[in-house]
Amino acid sequence: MKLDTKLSKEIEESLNQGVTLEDCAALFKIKEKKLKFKEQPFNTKKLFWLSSLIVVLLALNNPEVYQSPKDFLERVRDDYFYSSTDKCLVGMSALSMDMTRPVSNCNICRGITEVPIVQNMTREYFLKHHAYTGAPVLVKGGASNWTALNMFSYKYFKLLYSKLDALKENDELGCQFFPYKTNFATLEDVFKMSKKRAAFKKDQWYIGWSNCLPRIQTILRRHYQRPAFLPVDSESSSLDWIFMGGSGRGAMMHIDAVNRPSWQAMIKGKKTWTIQPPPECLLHSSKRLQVTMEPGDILVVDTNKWYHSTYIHPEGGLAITIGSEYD
Ligand SMILES: O=C(O)CCC(=O)C(=O)O
Ligand SMILES: [Fe+2]
Repeated sequence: MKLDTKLSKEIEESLNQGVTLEDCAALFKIKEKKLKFKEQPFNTKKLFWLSSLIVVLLALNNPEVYQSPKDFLERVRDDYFYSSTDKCLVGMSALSMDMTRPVSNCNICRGITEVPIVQNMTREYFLKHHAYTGAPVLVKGGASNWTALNMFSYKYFKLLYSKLDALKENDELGCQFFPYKTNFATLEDVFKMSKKRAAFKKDQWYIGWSNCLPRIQTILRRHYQRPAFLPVDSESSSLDWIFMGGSGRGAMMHIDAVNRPSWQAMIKGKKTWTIQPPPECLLHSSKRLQVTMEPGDILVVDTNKWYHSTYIHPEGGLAITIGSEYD
């Protein structure tokens, strides 16, 4: 006998509110096995074909698949398995954001064959050519007078967060943390790692976090400024981002959905960015561009328009960058 729609709805609501299958069966005087359909909305065959189709669509739309198919498949595995708890075939993840992003306006990459390197960037030049055009630029030495270049290190951040008793709060407040391919779950884990691991004698690690605690921001910002070439009337984000790690892969190929362009300054170490237009712009410009940053350099790139990945060089040791968005 089929359950009538009204009853099905009531049962579904109860299950969603956390009532167990057993209690639900007793409550509605129905055999438990009749309720099992809740756990299997798809049959396995359908699920397989639907998942395969999604993977193919994703692959077509994501340059990461050409650069590192293994990483791409790992992300698919992590993000795309149907879970009966959230009842979603497609998880809410960076990968699904990539897949559902709006089609790009390819004008941003038309005619761009390299990332220009400019020594003395003026506000006027930046506004005309780079601020909102989507054209990336490396401002050589744009941050070379910041005291951050001497002050910031793994040890400095560790001391600062511990002395200000900020680690727990940082995690509780949900300040964003990107572990990339590490087993760190929080910033606290990063500053609790062994000396050996911090010195890269065990494995390579790379992480990113936002300094969302005001008392941490106040102190860090004493050591860097908003780049002088940003337009006067543009507002900066209240958050800054720090990326830190050792030689090897940094961020995997991805595109952001923050809607604002950003700058990033190299504080320590040496990092190469690979940027490339989204696949729908391949007819206008298929070129993959690379640009290398050294301490004191500032890179401006609209990470919402360009796919990007990073690599940390061995020379220069631990890489530290600090960056922010502007509008
Ligand atoms: O610095 C990195 O390694 C990646 C940064 C990034 O993905 C970004 O700023 O959007
Ligand atoms: Fe990014």
